Amino acid sequence: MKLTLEQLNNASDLDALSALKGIYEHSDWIAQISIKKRPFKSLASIKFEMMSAVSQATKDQKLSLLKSHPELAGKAMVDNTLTRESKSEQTQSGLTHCSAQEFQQIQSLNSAYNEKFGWPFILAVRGPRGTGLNRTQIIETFERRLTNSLDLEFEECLRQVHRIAEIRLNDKFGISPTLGHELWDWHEALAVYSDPGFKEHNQLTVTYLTKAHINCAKDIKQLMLGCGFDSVHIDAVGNVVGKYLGREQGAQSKFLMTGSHYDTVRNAGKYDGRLGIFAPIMCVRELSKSGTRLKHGIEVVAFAEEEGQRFSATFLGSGSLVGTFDPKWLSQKDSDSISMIDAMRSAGLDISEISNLRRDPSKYIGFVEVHIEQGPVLNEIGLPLGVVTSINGSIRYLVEIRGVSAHAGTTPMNKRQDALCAASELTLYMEQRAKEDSQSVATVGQMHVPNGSVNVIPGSCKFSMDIRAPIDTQRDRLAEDIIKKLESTCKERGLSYTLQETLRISAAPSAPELQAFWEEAVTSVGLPLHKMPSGAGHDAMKIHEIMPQAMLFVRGEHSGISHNPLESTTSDDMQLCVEALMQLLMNACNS
Ligand code: HGY
Ligand code: MN
Ligand code: MN
Repeated sequence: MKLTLEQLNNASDLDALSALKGIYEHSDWIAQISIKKRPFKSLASIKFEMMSAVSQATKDQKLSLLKSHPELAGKAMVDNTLTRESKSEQTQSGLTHCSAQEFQQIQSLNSAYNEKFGWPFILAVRGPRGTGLNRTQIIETFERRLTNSLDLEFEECLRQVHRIAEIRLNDKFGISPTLGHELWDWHEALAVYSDPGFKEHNQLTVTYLTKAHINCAKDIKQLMLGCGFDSVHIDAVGNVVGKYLGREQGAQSKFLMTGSHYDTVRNAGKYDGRLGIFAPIMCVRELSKSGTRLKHGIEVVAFAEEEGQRFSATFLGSGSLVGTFDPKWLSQKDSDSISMIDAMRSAGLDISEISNLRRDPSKYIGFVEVHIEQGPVLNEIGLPLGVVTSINGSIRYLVEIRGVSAHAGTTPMNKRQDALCAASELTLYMEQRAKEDSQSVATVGQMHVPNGSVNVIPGSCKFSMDIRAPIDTQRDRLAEDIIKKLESTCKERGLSYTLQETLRISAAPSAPELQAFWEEAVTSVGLPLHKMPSGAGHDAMKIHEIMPQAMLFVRGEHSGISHNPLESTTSDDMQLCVEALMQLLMNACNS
């Protein structure tokens, strides 16, 4: 018999305790603390209260919680003394059917892990989608996490314990995050497209107007058409635009725009950008299936280019909608010397239409964007959703330092004009200078010596600089100091440099009225509010230039890592973001 919220809220303490037995392995103290927080508003709030009971516990209590877990394919499994829940989890993930080699591998991993950490390796083997990791994935995760620091692994194990509890609670309540599962599958389906040189290595890279990129646009368009949008088209820069009309037509009718980007960085994760496309498509499908029309319409835009990987044209997709498409971008060439204009033509885009893409802000309520956090905050505080207060402003540069290539063996150290040493000195200065401000960041993400040789002193060094801060004046001061250091370093070393600014975008505070809709939406799914700035840039900051915007962050797994194949979220968290977005749409589009 499945448990209901009402039963749990109305039960005696004793009955409530027994209802929550086994959620946390051999640790009923957690339920004891949590039931005092009744009545619970939702399943999400039960999960949060139980997680909070652990986070407020002592280190020793947390350690004993970890130690109460069985090893994977360990002694308890062999002796058949696992708890009912653990037995089902380890069976479902195939750990009871290891080959002799796998079994041996796991035993040695278990002993190495225990040796290093002093508690058993803990992994929610049902995985982020809840349908179970396979033995290969389990062993890969085990090997990867064995290299973690003690502190990081302690926190990761606690996160895994909460994930195990989350899935057990879902089972107890007979609730499955079905929309979240479907969203998970949509991401998997789109991730089959990847650029040459990456696809073969099972890496995800989708850069502007490659074949993979064009296939993504086609699939997103098909998905929108199948989800009840009234019109869908691919615009002149490759944005996929779907409209779901409101009840109000004609001059009075407005739209709420929402969306994110479908291009990726190199060797990317599957959720950066795409979650912000699929979540609103899912909401429109649910509205369409129920025949619901809101007062205002919904315009979902899958932006074609945000990352600026193939060409230095960051935010090209969203920029085109605010009228900042720079025609100079068209002559830019990629690393295969293909110009953007040629790439657009081969993709069948009508360049003459680009100038007509600018949106009239008076026709919009504003713009909202769902995005994975791409950072550790929500993962650390154990919250699935966060409301964004502002997006940090950034400046990007491409730099070339020029020295003199010379013989590495015969040129004395005091007679060199080494471009790479100068770039390295500047890079370390950037790191130290950014640390002096709160929340400033400065990164050299790309650096190379053109035509370098092992035995030649680098006569040229090309590199990128990415400089960000929560407010523009702080960002600008940091950039000025870095450029001053570039100048002085080159002067001292007898070098020259060129500096090309490739992006300058202002910090974008959230529009209070839209942020309030997000806060209401997060509260409506039974979660406490957490408001936070965004260190990452997003299309919302571009759209911010012509209309109000606000964002919702979704927790990332693995300490929120992003721009990395480990980027991940869970079906449960995606379910919650769809529910929150639906709530926002119902409120904002009916206001
Ligand atoms: O770089 C960024 O912040 C974003 O992922 N484009
Ligand atoms: Mn990104
Ligand atoms: Mn992004």
